[in-house]
Amino acid sequence: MNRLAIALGCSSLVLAGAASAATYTITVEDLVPGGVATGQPLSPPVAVVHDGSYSLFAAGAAASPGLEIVARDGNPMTLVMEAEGASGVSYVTTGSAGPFFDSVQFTIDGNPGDLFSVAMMLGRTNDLITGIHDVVLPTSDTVVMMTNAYDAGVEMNTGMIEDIPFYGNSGVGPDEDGVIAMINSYTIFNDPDFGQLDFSFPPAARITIEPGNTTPVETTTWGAIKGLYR
Ligand SMILES: [Ca+2]
Repeated sequence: MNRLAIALGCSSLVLAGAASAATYTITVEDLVPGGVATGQPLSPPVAVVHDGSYSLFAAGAAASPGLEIVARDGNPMTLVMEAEGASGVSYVTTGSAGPFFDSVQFTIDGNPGDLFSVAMMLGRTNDLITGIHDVVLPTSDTVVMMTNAYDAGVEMNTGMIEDIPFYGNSGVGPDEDGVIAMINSYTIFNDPDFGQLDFSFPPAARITIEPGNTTPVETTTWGAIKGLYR
């Protein structure tokens, strides 16, 4: 069974000792065109509130074991556990129960001045991720960020569906002993319906950070796309 297809329960954790915090509404929108047919599903976003001693990801750094699993398979669980166990982290959540093509919305607890990072996989790739890192949580302004795509440096970009979880093949691509690096294009070479598919970035997604607690509405198309994972 392909691990990206496993429905994952939303996981939220407020760490012991955390001071009372403000609530922020986070919206993650998939901006890669094409939807289910030719687009990029985003894996459940791993969202972390932290201080400067923690890093979810950064260009030039090697991916952590948890981020490697996100990048290869889209499964957030190990990365969530890593963050929950890390010093300097005050809040961890996954923004959706499964991959999505449109948008998801969720809330986080944090304080103005805290740092906020999000990472998720572009599902129709070997090991591309997108997200934001070390963004300062605002006091009252809404922050809107267009995200870059990054090669996580853990699996070679073969572009062959035999190595890609969207096509039902998880974690089987050849290893790449690299570091996280921004990437502007990616190609699938043997899509069964379309042959070659070319993607260009940025943007990959738009992430909105809105102070205050509006009512989160999850609009994932998970149910609709579930049948595609096989
Ligand atoms: Ca790669």
